[in-house]
Amino acid sequence: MSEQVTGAELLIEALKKNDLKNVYGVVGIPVTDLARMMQRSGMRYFGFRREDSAVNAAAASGFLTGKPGLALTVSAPGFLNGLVALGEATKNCFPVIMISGSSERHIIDLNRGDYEGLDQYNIAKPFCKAAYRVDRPEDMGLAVARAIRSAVSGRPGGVYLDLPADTIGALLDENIDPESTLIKEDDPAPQQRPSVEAVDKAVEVLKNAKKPLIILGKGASIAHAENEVRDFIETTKIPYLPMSMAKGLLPDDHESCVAAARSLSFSDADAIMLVGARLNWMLSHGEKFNPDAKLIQIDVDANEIDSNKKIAAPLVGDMKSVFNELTPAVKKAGIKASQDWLDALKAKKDENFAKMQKRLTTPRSPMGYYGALAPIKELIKKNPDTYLVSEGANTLDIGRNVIDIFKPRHRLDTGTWGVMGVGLGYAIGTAIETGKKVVCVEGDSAFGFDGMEIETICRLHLPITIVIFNNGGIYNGAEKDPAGSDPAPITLDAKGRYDKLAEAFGGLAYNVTTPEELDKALNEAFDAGKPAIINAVIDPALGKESGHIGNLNPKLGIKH
Ligand code: ADP
Ligand code: TZD
Ligand code: MG
Repeated sequence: MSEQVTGAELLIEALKKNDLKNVYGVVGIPVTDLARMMQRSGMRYFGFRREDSAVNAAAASGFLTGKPGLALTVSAPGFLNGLVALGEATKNCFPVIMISGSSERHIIDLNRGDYEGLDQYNIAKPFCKAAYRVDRPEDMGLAVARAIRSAVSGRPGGVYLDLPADTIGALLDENIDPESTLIKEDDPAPQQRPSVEAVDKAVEVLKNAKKPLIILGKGASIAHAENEVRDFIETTKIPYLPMSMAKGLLPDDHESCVAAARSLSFSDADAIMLVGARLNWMLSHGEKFNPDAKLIQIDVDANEIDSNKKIAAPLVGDMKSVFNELTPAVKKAGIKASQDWLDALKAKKDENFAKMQKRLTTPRSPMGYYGALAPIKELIKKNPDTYLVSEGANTLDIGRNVIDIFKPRHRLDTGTWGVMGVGLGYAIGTAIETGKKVVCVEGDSAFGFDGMEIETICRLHLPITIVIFNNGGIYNGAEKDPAGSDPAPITLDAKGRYDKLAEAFGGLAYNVTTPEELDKALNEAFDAGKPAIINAVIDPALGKESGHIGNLNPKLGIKH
């Protein structure tokens, strides 16, 4: 560092000292030079078209690496665009730090009216795990240290770092050694071990269970606990159901995976162990479980216990530490799932596999969801290193059941909030962080939310193949408005050629109407490793309202 350094330089040095090198953002006043300096200092800066996508890319980075992803935005509107994704990352427990330039406090606090002026720091607070504002350059190192620790410790989440323009440009007092202001975070996510009593209680519940079941949630993925999870499951033979972003912790074709016997496992299990999965709407708040089932829950956040149902055996601690205590204890107790229970689940699984196979192979015209998903399922099976990103309603829900994932953290989707517009940001962050190929399976509506990031993908030459399931609508494209001549609320343009967007920026473009055409285009684009959009024309009349969660709509008694 030079003699007298700016806040910007201190920020960069603090990030680098903590091995945080990739930044995803959109520039403008007051952060353009900051981004330039980041690049020139050896960090990598990736420019986006909208801040939510940049924050999503950073969130994907956090999910995949366990270190906080970094995003950079301008003030007020840029900050607000990014805030949705920061809130979403926080809900998803993905560690991310969103850094935004902001107006000087003396203008904001007296409401004097500034260019893009907003009290960002206070607005951010309810949407993230922690928010910090840096008012002096000498605090930059401290702020970065606090942000890192807040993002990754305990339950990970989003952190907001507010950088007023005058702090970015301020010079550090020449009497302060810049190096002395920097902090290298040591063990920012310390172990949290469960108590012996808690482990004993959980073993007791499992000992008494005749039909135990494990629900694997994305908490186990976030914790990188795949080895511990595998050891536990292979020791006890307890069947498991993976939540969407826990798919691949063990390969989906593992003999203990009972995803294809979900209803039976919920209704019959007498002990259910939640492993980094909240009992939220995604699990119908536990309402579909056998009411007599005893629940065990592993979670790093004690607040999660008894959130919806009584938890008989809470195991509060970090995932790896919990399994490090629990697995030896179940081995000692000789806990094994009974063969009768496994046989019953296996019979149901086989029955449902046969049904699925029929759906995947029965020809239909126009192409349906299953026909279009079959080649994608095959591609991932043949190339298990490939990352899958997915969003939409029917596209997402049917795809989740059809496409098997074989490696941990290889599936990213709409997550706990069910947000549309995450796909391309996640795909970009994933391709950059892993250097691997990504396939994005997008509903036509979902793609519309962040579709302009195709320019980012092409500009960065990323190996991302986007398959758009174009049924001309949100859920369904066949509805007419009986009252007038306007398109129905759910209607989009079924004849739209989304592939042309890739062409506009030098990517590969395909328009397909049959599974065979889709298979050919997909493999060609994938092998080329170049940005590509495949516009896959799907029967507009097929999709169900809200996919698999239509029951959540208020009933207003209208026909459609
Ligand atoms: P899913 O959507 O897959 O069901 P959720 O996001 O609802 O999963 O739940 C994830 C849970 O995992 C959260 O309650 C979170 O506190 C917990 N979690 C996150 N990281 C860890 C960890 N390292 N150890 C234990 N639990 C964790
Ligand atoms: N806005 C945001 C940010 N998130 C949302 N989830 C929605 C709106 C509402 N919504 C859904 O829940 S799914 C969806 C919307 C708009 C799109 C479904 O249409 P699609 O998929 O084309 O993506 P299918 O295959 O047609 O169902
Ligand atoms: Mg659609």
